[in-house]
Amino acid sequence: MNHTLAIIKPDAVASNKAGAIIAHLEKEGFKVRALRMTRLNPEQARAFYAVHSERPFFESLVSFMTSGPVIPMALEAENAVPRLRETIGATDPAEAAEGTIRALHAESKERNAIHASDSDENARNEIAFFFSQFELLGL
Ligand code: 3AN
Repeated sequence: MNHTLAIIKPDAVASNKAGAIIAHLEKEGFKVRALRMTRLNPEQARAFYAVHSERPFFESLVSFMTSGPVIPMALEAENAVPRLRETIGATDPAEAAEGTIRALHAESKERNAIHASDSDENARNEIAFFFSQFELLGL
C-alpha cells in the first residue's frame, strides 16, 4: 500500500463540496488514514508551495490557499500517488477528464478544489507537513 496527500482547497470547503469529494475518493478505493480541518497562515502556505515561489501566480496562490479553511488528508491505496492524480484530473478544470474531481468541482486553474502530491517523496514530505506521527496511527 502507498500513501499520498490530498488537500480539499478553500474554494471547495467554502462551497460545501468537502463531503462529496471525500465520498468520491472513498468510492475510488482510497482509505482516509488521517484528516483535519485547518487554516494555513501565509508562512505555512509559502512553505508548502515553495517549489512554485518563482512562478508568477505564487502570491495569488498563497492568498487563495490562506483565504479559508482547508482539509488535508493522508490517503492510502495501491499506487496512491498516480491514482490520485488520475482521480483529480488536470490542473485546469477545462482540461480535466470527464468525471474527475476537478472536472466536477473546480472553478479555475487556481481555484481547483483539490491538491494531490506529485511523487512518493513529496507525498512523504507533505503528509509529514500536516500530520504528526501520533495522528498517523502507525501509517
Ligand atoms: P497541480 O495542483 O495540478 O499539481 P501545480 O503543482 O502545477 O498543479 O500547481 C499548484 C497549484 O498552483 C495549482 N493547484 C493551482 O491552484 C495553482 N496554479 C497552477 N498553475 C496556475 C496558473 N497558471 N494560474 C494560477 N494558478 C495556478
